[in-house]
Amino acid sequence: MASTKFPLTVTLLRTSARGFAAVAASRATFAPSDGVKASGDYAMWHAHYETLILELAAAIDDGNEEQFADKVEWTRDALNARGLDSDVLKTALEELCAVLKESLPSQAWPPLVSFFDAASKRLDQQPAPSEDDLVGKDDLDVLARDFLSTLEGGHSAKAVALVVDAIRMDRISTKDVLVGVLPRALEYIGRQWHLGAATVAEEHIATQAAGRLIEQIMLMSPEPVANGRTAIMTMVEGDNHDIGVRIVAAFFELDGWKTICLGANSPANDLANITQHFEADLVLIGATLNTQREAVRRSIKAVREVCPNQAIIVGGAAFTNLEGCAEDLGANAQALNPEHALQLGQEIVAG
Ligand code: B12
Repeated sequence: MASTKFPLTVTLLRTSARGFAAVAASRATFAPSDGVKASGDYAMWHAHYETLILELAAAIDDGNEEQFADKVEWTRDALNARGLDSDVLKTALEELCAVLKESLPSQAWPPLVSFFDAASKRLDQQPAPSEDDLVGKDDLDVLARDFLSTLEGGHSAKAVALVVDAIRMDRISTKDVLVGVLPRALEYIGRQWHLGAATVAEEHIATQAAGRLIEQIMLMSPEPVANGRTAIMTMVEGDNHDIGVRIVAAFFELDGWKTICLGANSPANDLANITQHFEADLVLIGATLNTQREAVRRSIKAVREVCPNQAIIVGGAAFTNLEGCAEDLGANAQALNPEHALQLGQEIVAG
């Protein structure tokens, strides 16, 4: 990823995303071409356009046309689920393409062509039928489904107890709950939300229950033997997802590390200061969205300004299917999952 071949294009897209989005959204809303008209208001199009421009910058940075096409497809499916025709996004994308062509200096425009082509081709394909998931293919699925259906009835305490009892009765391990049941339940809610079948409130209920469950698991686990090491972990500035990093923290805590989990959205300088304050052996920085990887770079830089030799691991959904980005971002390693993060952390501090 990154070390982009097109730094001017990427920088202009990132720094002017809001402005370009405003131009495209006002055309779509106030002087619309057929199709975009009457299909949402200015604020909605502004938000979609800004996200698409930032995603475009991230995809160009990674040299990956399909990454942008994936996001366009994701937007198409979200809009479809909310009653907007597929053609609307196609027209909206053409509008965005025209705005960027007019606005960018001529040398910054050419790299965008293949990205818009890939996105447009993707929109010509039929939406894939949605997967019939959480169907109970194994015990983890069954438990994730039972957890969610108990939440649906408004019984958060019962849903947490259901999983805790399964652990107590040795029907499932703590680890399988943390890296199997919880992620599957939340991913399911996420897909349902994307497809317009779950509300944000329902997602919040599931997230709150997941947090309670992680706490409960920590309380019922035998006290680990302290290993004298300190790990600090956080999601990067701007990332409001925190369940993943809390799961990572659970792995370190259960392994005996002094574990300081900052949760979501830590400003870069505050992360740097707290790292110095606690003389951490290891810092873990997570990001969920592709567009948040640049903030990871900034956080690493801030930490290294005060602790030049700090061991740093990056991870989270923003790094899925991206190999070899640790070095480029200035980190020591990239973790594929919480267990891998712990293994890497142990190796790094052992020298
Ligand atoms: C809950 C949730 C929210 C909540 C978060 C609340 C909270 N307290 O966490 C709220 C409502 C805030 C939210 C907001 C948004 N969300 Co959201 N969210 C989710 C949801 C449903 C669950 C997230 C979760 O906890 N997953 C379970 C955990 C265990 O999985 P995970 O985070 O991937 O973590 C695992 C690994 O990645 C790794 N890991 C995670 N962090 C770290 C850190 C380190 C250091 C390491 C080593 C490893 C690691 O370990 C974990 C265990 O395996 C997901 C669906 C999904 N597929 O995850 C969508 C999802 C992530 N959200 C999505 C979106 C689009 C958004 C918004 C942009 C929506 C909007 N328009 O506002 C905003 C962005 C907010 C922001 N600026 O960050 C999309 C992202 C799509 C994409 N890739 O572009 C998803 C995938 C939903 C979907 N299906 O479309 N969201």
